[in-house]
Amino acid sequence: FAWEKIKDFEEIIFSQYKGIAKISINRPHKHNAFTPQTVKEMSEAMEYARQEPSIGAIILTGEGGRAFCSGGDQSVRGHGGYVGKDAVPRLNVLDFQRQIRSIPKPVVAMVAGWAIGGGHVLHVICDLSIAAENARFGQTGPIVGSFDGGFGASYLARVVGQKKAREIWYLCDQYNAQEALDMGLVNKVVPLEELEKTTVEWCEKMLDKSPIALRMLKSAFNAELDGQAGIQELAGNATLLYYLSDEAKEGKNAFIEKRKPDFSKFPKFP
Ligand code: 1HA
Repeated sequence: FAWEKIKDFEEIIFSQYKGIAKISINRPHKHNAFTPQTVKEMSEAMEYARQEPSIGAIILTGEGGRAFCSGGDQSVRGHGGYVGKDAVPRLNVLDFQRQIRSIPKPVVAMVAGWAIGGGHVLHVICDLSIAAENARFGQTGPIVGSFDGGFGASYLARVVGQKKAREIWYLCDQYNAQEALDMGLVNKVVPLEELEKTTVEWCEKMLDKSPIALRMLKSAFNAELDGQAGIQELAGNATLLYYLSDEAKEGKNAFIEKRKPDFSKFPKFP
């Protein structure tokens, strides 16, 4: 595919092909473990993908074919978080998780090799996951002294069920692609050589669909689980649709024209 670079970053590669943006962690020597800088760059790219009208789907992946992401870079883990050049410890991946969840466009994890620890959580939060046959999944928190009790626990349990989610976190076993498929943790398994082709095909199928229908569905799936923040997303989409209507425009126009709004011609649906 003719991916075109959108912007230069240090620790990710951010590119676009047709209506698809690809955010790829570029630290293959560390199995694409993330630092605060990696996360900051992924956040900036995700925000760009949200704002850019030509983009309708986002692929999240890692470079090299041997790892999607191995979680937080343990070599920069300090006292209270992961430490960047400014010496401040951060857990900023939590903000990025929320971005994946709230961007009103589908995000697809394209997983080759390891999806481990905080890297596993990232694929779990994506709308869809396509795995290569060499993919390996698991959590390591209780081994390395960490845990993700947010989406990493509760949303994982929604995806694979309570028993399986507890097994994944308590035992820290690793699961192959077929096992992941069997437990509903990924949508499809393909040979490594077909991973990008299949992922792009899935994105293209979604790009052919009604963007507002996909947007409403994503916020509807979220709303059930995300409490007030989820309802805010769904309700925000309802406001967007209402703003498109003549009825809402009558209210705005009347205010601008300094007259009383006339809503009499609008139907009072049963
Ligand atoms: O839990 C959280 C959070 C929770 C709440 C809020 C924020 C959070 C943020 C982050 C996290 C976490 O991600 S905690 C979990 C961190 N990740 C891990 O514990 C996984 C560590 N890696 C491994 O267990 C293994 O590398 C592996 C099972 C994925 C692969 O094993 P393999 O094939 O034997 O490769 P290995 O030789 O271990 O790794 C290749 C190179 O990559 C090694 O470097 P080298 O010795 O060649 O110099 C290895 O050290 C490095 N590497 C791999 N993963 C990481 C890493 N270096 C730093 N951090 C890593 N995560």
